[in-house]
Amino acid sequence: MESVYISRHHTHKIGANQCSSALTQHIKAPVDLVWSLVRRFDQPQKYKPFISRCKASGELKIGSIREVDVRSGLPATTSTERLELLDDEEHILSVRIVDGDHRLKNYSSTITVHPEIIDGKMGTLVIESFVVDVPEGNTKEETCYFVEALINCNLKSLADVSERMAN
Ligand code: A9S
Repeated sequence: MESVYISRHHTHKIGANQCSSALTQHIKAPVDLVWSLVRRFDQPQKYKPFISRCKASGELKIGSIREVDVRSGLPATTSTERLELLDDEEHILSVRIVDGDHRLKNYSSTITVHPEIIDGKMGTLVIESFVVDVPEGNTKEETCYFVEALINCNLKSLADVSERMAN
């Protein structure tokens, strides 16, 4: 089933000097609970471990901008990000990084959540894909590895937070 979701929501146009990938996470919590965390463009720190705080203009709509402060020890201190799509029916969130003191240029990501049964209970399949420029001096593999590791941390944390809230 994942491949259907990936082909529908997670196929990005990829330039010659870009890398792209998709990651999945199975969560033992209902899809509405997981989505309630994912959809909060203004509060990524609710589950993202690397974000210490976020400033965003009030309502969540296409074009909304957030300024995230990054925890110390990471190769960045801030990132400015734009809400590209927030679909509460299809459970799709798309974000583009537009500025920041980091090396992820032209980074955009899409995250979707899908109901699934895990151990006979309501669970959630989360899929997150991204596309990003390969920075000068790095290889495509290094860049993919770096971003996939970060997204995996985010998804594991989303699972922890969601499962704690559900049980
Ligand atoms: O936050 C996300 O959803 C995904 C990523 C890849 C964010 C990466 C990051 O916030 C750091 C964790 C600080 C790593 C940015 C924007 C740049 C980095 O170098």
